[in-house]
Amino acid sequence: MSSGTLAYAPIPVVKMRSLGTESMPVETNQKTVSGSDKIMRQENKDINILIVDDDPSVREIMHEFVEFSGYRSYKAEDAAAALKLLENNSIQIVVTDITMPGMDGLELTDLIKKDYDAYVIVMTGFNYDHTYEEAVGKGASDFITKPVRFTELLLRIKRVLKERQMNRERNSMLMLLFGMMKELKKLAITDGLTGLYNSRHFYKQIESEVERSCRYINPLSLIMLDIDYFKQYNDTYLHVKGDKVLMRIGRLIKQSLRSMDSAYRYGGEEFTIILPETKGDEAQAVADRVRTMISSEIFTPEPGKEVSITISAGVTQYCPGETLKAFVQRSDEALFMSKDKGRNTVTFLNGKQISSVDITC
Ligand code: GH3
Ligand code: MG
Ligand code: MG
Repeated sequence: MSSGTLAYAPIPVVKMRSLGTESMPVETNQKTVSGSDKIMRQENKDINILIVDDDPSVREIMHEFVEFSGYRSYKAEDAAAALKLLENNSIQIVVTDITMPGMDGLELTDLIKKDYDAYVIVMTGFNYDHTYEEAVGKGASDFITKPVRFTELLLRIKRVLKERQMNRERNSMLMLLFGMMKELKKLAITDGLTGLYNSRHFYKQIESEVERSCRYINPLSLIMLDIDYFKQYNDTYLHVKGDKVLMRIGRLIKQSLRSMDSAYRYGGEEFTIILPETKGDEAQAVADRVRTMISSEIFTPEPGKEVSITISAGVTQYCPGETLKAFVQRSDEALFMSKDKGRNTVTFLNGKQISSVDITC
């Protein structure tokens, strides 16, 4: 019997064939194939169903019925052959017998659920010990008893396909939500203009880095940067051109960072860089590299107008035991000293040099 010869025949046409341990009941439904059935069958063609049963007559009759229903059917005589077919084909549903020589249907279900994106319907006779709970426990989506009634099988296949569709929709919705949440999370810690982290994130990170530095007794340094005479630049070339400078400086700072360092827009035209596992003198070298890189850039606020921009920086190393506030304040103080020295310079300030803050290192 082929699907072609059954195409316009009454559903189902199979009569008294042996299916499982008992005879297949005769189906007397004489309904003929309607137009909508034909459309449905066409859609079913994209669905691959694998029948696994060691009984050749059961396997054959179910294979024919599945094909007749419009699905593409594959058949396997045991779990090993089923796994081979699953490996090489995109199978959406597996209908498997439980009692088979070698690996049984429940073990097969277990493997399928671990390694493949297929839904499983298990079949068993009334007299077997296997329970619905056992099958579901292995990941089966449905359970059907032998002798299998074709109308019931078709209903269960459709139900499982619907479950699969709903799960897919739910998963893609979750993926979308997950992506949106990730994006929102990123936005919440990012400065919109420069793409660097924002100041809120700076305080969160510096706090955890100070904690880490104390716990592992690692050095931790901080750089504070400020653009020199930026008000003048804004006043001369307008705010929008100033924004472009901030964006470019943000990019330059990011480029010059080592993988463990992180940069933040601390305020209007101020930036910070956290340097974990870094001593003050190394941080000073990083700050000077950033300063040199920025000062050698050419900005063109107007056609034909080439302008250089400089930054001043303050660098300090964390002294174990001091407060976070004292640490940040000292880097600000070092920055102020660079401004005082005439700008376009880097100043390192050791913790012990400030008497106004509480230093216990
Ligand atoms: P100094 O060398 O002492 O740092 O001088 P300065 O002019 O850079 O410092 P001041 O604090 O006097 O001015 C800071 C300027 O930074 C003024 C303000 O317009 C500009 N600024 C702050 N945030 C932004 C921003 O988001 N976009 C632009 N275009 N300008 C900004
Ligand atoms: Mg400034
Ligand atoms: Mg400033």
